[in-house]
Order: sequence, then C-alpha cells, then structure tokens
Amino acid sequence: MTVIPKTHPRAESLLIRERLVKGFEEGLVAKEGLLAQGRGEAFDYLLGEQTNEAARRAIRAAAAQILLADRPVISVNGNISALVPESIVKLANKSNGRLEVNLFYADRQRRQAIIKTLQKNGGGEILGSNNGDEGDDAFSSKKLDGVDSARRFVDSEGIFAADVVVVPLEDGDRTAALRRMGKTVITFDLNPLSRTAQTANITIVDNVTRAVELLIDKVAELSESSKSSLQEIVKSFDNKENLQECVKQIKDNLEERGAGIAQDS
Ligand code: PTJ
Repeated sequence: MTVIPKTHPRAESLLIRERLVKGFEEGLVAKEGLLAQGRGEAFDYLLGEQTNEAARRAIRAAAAQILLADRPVISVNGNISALVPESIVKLANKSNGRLEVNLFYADRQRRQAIIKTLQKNGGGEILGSNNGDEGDDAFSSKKLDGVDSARRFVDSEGIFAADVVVVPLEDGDRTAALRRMGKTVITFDLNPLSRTAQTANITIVDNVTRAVELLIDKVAELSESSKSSLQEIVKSFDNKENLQECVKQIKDNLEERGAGIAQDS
C-alpha cells in the first residue's frame, strides 16, 4: 500500500481514498464505488472539508429521529463497509438499530465479504444476506415497488419493516420508493443537489467519515431527552432550507477562493 506522508497538505483526503482502495482490493467496494468517492471528494472540497452548521443541524435532527424510531435500520453498501465499518456498527448498537447490507451493484460474494467485515467489527446479526442479485428474484425476501436496480431487494425483517431507514451514499430511486412506503429516510450525501439529498427527510451534507461519529455522539447526548422534545427537534428541522444553505456555502466558498486567485495575479 502506498504510504501517504502525514505532512502532505491533502493527507486526510488521500488517506480516506486509501481506505476505499483497500476495500476494493478486499472485495468490499464496487469499481463504481471508487468513482462515487471521487464525486464526493469534489463536493467535500467545495464545501470546505469540514462539518458546517447545516450538517450539524441535520445530525441533531437525525439523532432525534433515530431515537424516536421503533424499528430503525441502517443500510450498508460497499463504500460504507470500507470507509466506516466500526462506526456504522457502533451507530446501530447505540441506537437499537439493525444493519442491512443492500447493494446497488449486487454481487453475492461482495455481500458476504461486507457481512463478514461488519461482524468482525462487532455487528452481530446482519440482515440482507438473502437479498437477491440482478436476475435472481427467487432469492429476494421482499421487493420495493418502483425501483429497478438491485436495491429493490430488501429484507422482510429489515428495511421492508423499518419505520426509519438510514441510507448513506444512496440513489434517488430507492429513497423515493421508501418515502412512498411512508418511511422516514435519513441520508449522508456530500452533494446537496442530488436526488437523494432532495428526496430524503433528513440529509446530512457532510463526509460520512466525519459525520457518523458526530451522529453517534448526538444520539448519546439526546438519549435521555423526552419524546416531546425529540419530536420538537424533528419538527423544527427543514431539509430544503438546510440544503439551500449548503449550496450557498459552496457558492460563498467559490467566491472567496476565486477572489483570492484574482488578488494573487
Ligand atoms: O456498494 P454498492 O454496490 O451499493 O454501490 C455503492 C455506490 C456508492 C457505488 C452507489 O451507491 C453509487 O453509485 O452511488 P452514487 O449514485 O454515485 O451516489 C453516491 C453519492 O454519495 C454522491 O452524491 C456522492 O457525492 C456522495 N458521496 C460519495 N462519497 C461520499 C459521499 N457522501 C458522503 N460521504 C462520502 N464519503
């Protein structure tokens, strides 16, 4: 593995990239997952590579929503299993949630590798092991209407029965399908303009590598709060307004950085 010098100005971002590459080599990450990370990196750069106020508000609302849930389920894909395996298991444990492996580029071998990784990190029973692959309807427990990708296959005990679903790095189709089923959807997505970001109930526009731990802390902090105060937190959160603020943050960052170029020349 390439050694990234700690002194490199972009060391943090390069180290995150290495986690993905290692995950790819270990059979966790789809080829396309490497490209998805590149898109995420670009938005992270434009957002200033730090957790902004809008993301902190979304994290607070997400924590409250998870604590209010009867059956929260966290959907895990290849990228998540490579980037934050330990934290995603911790989030499930702290919030009485269940983990379900659900893949866009479905592949039985990769699914098993992801399940093993989650279990190695303390994940216990992982749902979704029987979610079908493309052209493999017989394997599916349940199917989501209106989703044509392999993500339509969901576990009858997991996403299908959940009231709150956390879908990090997701595609818009499934988010919309879950909303149509009356579920509350929480996502992590660095692109505030993506369909997922705009369709979810709560979108955390931040790098999942920073935001998951913050969400775990918030769940712990709010765990003693009354039901009514948690409901108030969720009610006062406006996802659209929050996304607009993230877009404005990108615009302001670009203007500031652009002005810097003009001054230097
Ligand atoms: O493992 P699979 O088969 O389920 O496939 C997973 C990927 C990620 C390949 C699949 O879901 C996919 O193609 O995703 P998209 O449509 O590229 O969407 C990923 C979204 O997540 C994009 O809007 C990215 O900006 C965003 N993103 C990428 N990396 C991160 C991220 N958001 C938060 N943190 C990241 N590290």
